[in-house]
Amino acid sequence: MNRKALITGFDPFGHDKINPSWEAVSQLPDRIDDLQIVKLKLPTVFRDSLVLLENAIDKHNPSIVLSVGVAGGRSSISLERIAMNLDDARIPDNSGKSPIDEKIDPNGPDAYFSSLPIKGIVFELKKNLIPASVSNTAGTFVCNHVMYGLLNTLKKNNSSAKGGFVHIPYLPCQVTDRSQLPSMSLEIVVDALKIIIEVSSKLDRDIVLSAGKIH
Ligand code: PCA
Repeated sequence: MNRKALITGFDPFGHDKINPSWEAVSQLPDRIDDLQIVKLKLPTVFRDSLVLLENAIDKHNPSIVLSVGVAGGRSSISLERIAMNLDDARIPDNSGKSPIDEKIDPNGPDAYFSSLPIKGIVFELKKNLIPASVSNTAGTFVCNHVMYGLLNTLKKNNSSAKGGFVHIPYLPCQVTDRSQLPSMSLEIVVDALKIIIEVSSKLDRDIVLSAGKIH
């Protein structure tokens, strides 16, 4: 059987001219191990992003769905643990929408946990000398919206696919004049995404590893 992994990145938003998530996703190979890699660019737009994602899930029936977004200011590859049923925009999305305290799905649960083996992924990334961590919030903008929507869709489809979200840092070229901000090279981010896909494919049960935070 042809197993597929659907990997998404976003278009640029706010003041940024590029979005490293799509830069990295578009550089992935077309196959990793026995998986066919399907790459999809999502608009940084509430709702529209989810319509595209849902259509791609219907079309490809992937066994892994991984969405990738940039989190400017973060210093490591961060594996999101949880998505909440809430939109609260600090800036307008790329269509000008700024929902405030709106539910993503009025009938959906308050939150979903990632079904990717996030601890196993963090372990493997660090083993490969790539800074990585578990994050307990994907924010309340379009990335959280997409993570919630993707897990909600898999649940509604009764799908056994694993799904989740990863935030990546800025690229070095985005912080040349803001050098107090952390960044990570495109090469390392692409390597990290390959490792995330490999571990997600191989590991059916997550490992036990302390990755919590007090604050
Ligand atoms: N990051 C934004 C949306 C698109 C992206 O790459 C976020 O963290 O919500």
